[in-house]
Amino acid sequence: MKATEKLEPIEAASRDELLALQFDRLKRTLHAAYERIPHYRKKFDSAGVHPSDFNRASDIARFPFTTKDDLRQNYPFGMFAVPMDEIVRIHASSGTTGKPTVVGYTKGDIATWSSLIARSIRAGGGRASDKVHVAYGYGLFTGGLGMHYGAEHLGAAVIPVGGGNTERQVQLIADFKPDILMATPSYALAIADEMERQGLSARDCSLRVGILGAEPWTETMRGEIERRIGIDALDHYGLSEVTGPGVAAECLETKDGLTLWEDHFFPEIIEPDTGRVLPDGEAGELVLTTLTKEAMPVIRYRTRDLTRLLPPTARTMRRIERIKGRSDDMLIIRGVNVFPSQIEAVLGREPQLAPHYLLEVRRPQSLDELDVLVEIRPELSGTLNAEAMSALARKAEHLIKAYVGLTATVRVLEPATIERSQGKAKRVVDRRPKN
Ligand code: DLL
Repeated sequence: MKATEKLEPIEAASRDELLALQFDRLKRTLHAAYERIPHYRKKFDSAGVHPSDFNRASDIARFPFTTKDDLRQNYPFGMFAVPMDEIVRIHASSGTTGKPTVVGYTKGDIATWSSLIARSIRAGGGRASDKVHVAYGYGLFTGGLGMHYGAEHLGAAVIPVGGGNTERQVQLIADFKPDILMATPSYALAIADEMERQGLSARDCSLRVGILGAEPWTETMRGEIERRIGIDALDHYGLSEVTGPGVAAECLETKDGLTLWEDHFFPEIIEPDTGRVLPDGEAGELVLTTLTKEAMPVIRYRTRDLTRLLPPTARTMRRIERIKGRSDDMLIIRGVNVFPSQIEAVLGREPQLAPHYLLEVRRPQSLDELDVLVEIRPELSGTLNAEAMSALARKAEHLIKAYVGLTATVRVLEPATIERSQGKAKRVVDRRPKN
């Protein structure tokens, strides 16, 4: 069967059809938010706008943004648009500081969400006959349960392993022979490492596709995962505040960025400092408005994720470029702005290095210093002497200087020395004094 034969009609709809649908849904969402959520009524009123001012899609720019802080101020359930008897699920995103942000779902929301995940899995070449190994965490995190319901909706056989206990993950993959792996990209690599530690050939395992996301990663990392596990590694994007996973997914046939499910989410790219809406193709912060959420519609949510809107390819919906990082993850070191993903991309140019790395920022005196800890590839374990390791470090320092413009100290380590995460990888340790 050709991929297009399996598409939902809306996935192949004309731009005009899609724009008309977005307009109707935006209007309905603005009214629902204003009428049912006091926070939005107050915010719209003080900005001097009313849902009836929304007459064309570009009018959305007249409405105020929503931030994580707005959600926190209304903790836990103040952003819900429906009474609790209509809520069937609650998730929360922990965040590193302060209160978590809480999201609620109606039965209808769960059905929509599941269908979007099922659509995403189909876009990745998944089908009902597949077995899906879910290694995203279950619980309040949206990854595990979100993907689980979507894979079931597709009719696939779900193996709800959850995060952690990597030894057991490997055993289950060897025994159950799943077709699809769902995990963070860093955890997919940790699973590959463990397979090899157990003497199994990761490349020969049953897996065919990885649906990987929840953290920034690079093309180099994709190459590494594909080569080592012998799969197609596809990017998957979402965030709890607007639903969870299932916002944008990469299509197997093009692997060129993530198709954003525009029938359910309205994207804008803004200049982070001014809030000005940027034209398609320009890099900035992704802002999302939900178009079909019942329990918790979100208007112009500032994701902090940096990307660009790209024209449609595999579908008629627009794509987002691989997320470069979060504006709040940007490090400023001696005046140079740097994202962990930039360092990752540079390290990826050196074939002897593995994509397991950690950035440590210190301020021993008055100036910031960046230490980059990075492992050599597992197959080189024990083969490089101290001199070779230090030559490799100097080479990596040179690459960082050349491509990022930053003087860093690189320390090259043996495999499996940097702590592995079972979910989102921690890439930065900031040891600078807080003042
Ligand atoms: O991470 C939802 C998810 C689960 C997405 C499983 C994909 C797969 P949160 O915990 O709320 O939700 O974190 C959302 O993670 O704003 C991004 O900064 C980051 N993120 C998510 N997907 C990607 C990706 C889930 N593909 C935050 N690339 C988002 C880069 C990503 N960053």
